[in-house]
Amino acid sequence: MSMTGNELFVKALQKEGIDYLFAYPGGYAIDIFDELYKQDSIQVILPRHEQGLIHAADGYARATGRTGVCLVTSGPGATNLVTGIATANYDSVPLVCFTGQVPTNLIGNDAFQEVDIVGITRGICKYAVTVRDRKDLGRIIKEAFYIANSGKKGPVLIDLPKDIMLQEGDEQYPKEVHIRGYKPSSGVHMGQLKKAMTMMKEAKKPLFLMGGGVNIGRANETALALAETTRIPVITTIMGKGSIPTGHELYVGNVGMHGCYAANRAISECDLLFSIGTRFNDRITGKIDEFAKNAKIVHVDIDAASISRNIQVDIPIVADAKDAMEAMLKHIKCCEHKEWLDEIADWKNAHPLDMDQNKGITPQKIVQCINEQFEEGIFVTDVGQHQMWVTQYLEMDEKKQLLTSGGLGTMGYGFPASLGAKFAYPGKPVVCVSGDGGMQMNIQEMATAVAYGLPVIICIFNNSYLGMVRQWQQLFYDKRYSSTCTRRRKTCSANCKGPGKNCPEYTPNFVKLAESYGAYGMRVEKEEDMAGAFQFAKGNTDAPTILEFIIDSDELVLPMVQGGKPLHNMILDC
Ligand SMILES: Cc1ncc(C[n+]2csc(CCOP(=O)(O)OP(=O)(O)O)c2C)c(N)n1
Repeated sequence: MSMTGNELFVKALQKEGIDYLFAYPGGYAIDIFDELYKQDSIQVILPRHEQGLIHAADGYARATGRTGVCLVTSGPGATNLVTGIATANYDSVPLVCFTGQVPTNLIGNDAFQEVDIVGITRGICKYAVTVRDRKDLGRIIKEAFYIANSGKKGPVLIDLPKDIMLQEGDEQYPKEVHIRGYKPSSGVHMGQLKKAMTMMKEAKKPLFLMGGGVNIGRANETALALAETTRIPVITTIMGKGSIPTGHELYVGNVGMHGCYAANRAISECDLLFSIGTRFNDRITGKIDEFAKNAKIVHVDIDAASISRNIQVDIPIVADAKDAMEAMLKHIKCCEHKEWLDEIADWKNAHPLDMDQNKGITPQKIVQCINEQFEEGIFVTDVGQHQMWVTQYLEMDEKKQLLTSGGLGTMGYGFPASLGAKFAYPGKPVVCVSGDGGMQMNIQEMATAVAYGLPVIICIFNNSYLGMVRQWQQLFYDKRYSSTCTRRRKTCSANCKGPGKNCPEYTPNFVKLAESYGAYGMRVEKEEDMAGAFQFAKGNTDAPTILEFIIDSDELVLPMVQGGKPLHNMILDC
């Protein structure tokens, strides 16, 4: 029996066990949508913008570890995916993105809604290809799912010309893949690992640096076992936060530009840095020549290309984080580093992450309130100051997950990603923290959240500014707040220096905006109202709730290491 490409497409997704397809229709995908209409095992989710759609698929994938799947039309539908593809690529999120394409005889003819999406995305995804022959369709889809969720995970794009999808052909969907030249690393090089463990035994000041690879590899339990067995303290990147519970005695904190004092000091003074699943990007390293200057460096990463790219390491180990840590646990013996742990404890005591008690509502206190209000859940951030406050102050253990755009730092990511997480886990609280700037980048997805009855709780830290950029302007540009005020109106003077007492109302009014979509909203201006606001939001189980927290524009994320400076040069106070 033969079937059309569209029929095979639906069959393939069913065989892959896909439950949600995040999709937006258009002329060159309409036949696929028609085919999807005839089935009901896959729920097709219609967001309001393709960028919202791909971030939702990404949130679903990060929350579950499964592959997120997108389908959009050609041309503008496809280009609207680009930021989401790059976001997923940076943070190793498995996605399969299908784009409609003009018929093969029109490709290259400047046809209506034609773009070379494969060319556009080649540099920002693991694999991108146009299906040129109906007989290859099943194999390519199978390969796409395999590539996306194996080795170093990431997005894959499959471009589907309309004529190919209408053609009759083979109904077989392959069971297995054989891709020449694609061999995701498997197993651990024991020789290298043993050398690293010998170094570990000899070290006086060893330190684990856990990155996103630990969370992506769902290796948290193993990471905890390893830390406890070796008694080696742990610092994390933002993407690695939660590798071990934040309340654990061996947990020091996040490292890097907004890392805590003790973690940044520890990395500068350790004699062995055992890093797992991190890329050493510039936000983590600060000035490269000064990075972990006294340390031998071991680097475990699934991606051979990430090793010794930014930081020259002494022992490279190409392996999955969990495999490597499990292998170590089989051989390692306990060691004690009392003096080193005491030294770190002293740094922690000398400069804890501060929380000003006399200022009314502060961003730190809102995160603390979130800690008190939620014992479990999925916490999703957008990008900016609020993201850093969450990554600094959110308490995490195995019952909590943090989703954030770490590598690309994509404003507009948080809210739609929280919807993807809520689709995946309708029974878990999903809390999105966003800025007044970032929230407006994909605000249209309020309609999606209401349409599908997704009661996510959205906390907007409204500081009337694009706060993170303003922070840089305050610290390094002599308070020249160029283009960062979000309350500016046409009535503002040309040289206005930012909001003051006589400024117009907050804009937009997020409470009214939520209500206009059929959602709930509450503005919170006093510290004593915070807990009640969360109770209100928790009580709204049929639609999302926006809690708009009004915070001071002058609040800074501290500590801060200025870009390019060594990690031990921290701005602690202003
Ligand atoms: C799509 C995108 N555009 C621009 C930036 C640069 N950027 C980083 S943080 C930031 C300000 C974010 O402001 P807001 O959303 O209000 O959050 P806040 O920093 O105030 O918490 C900007 C403009 C970005 N990261 N992403």
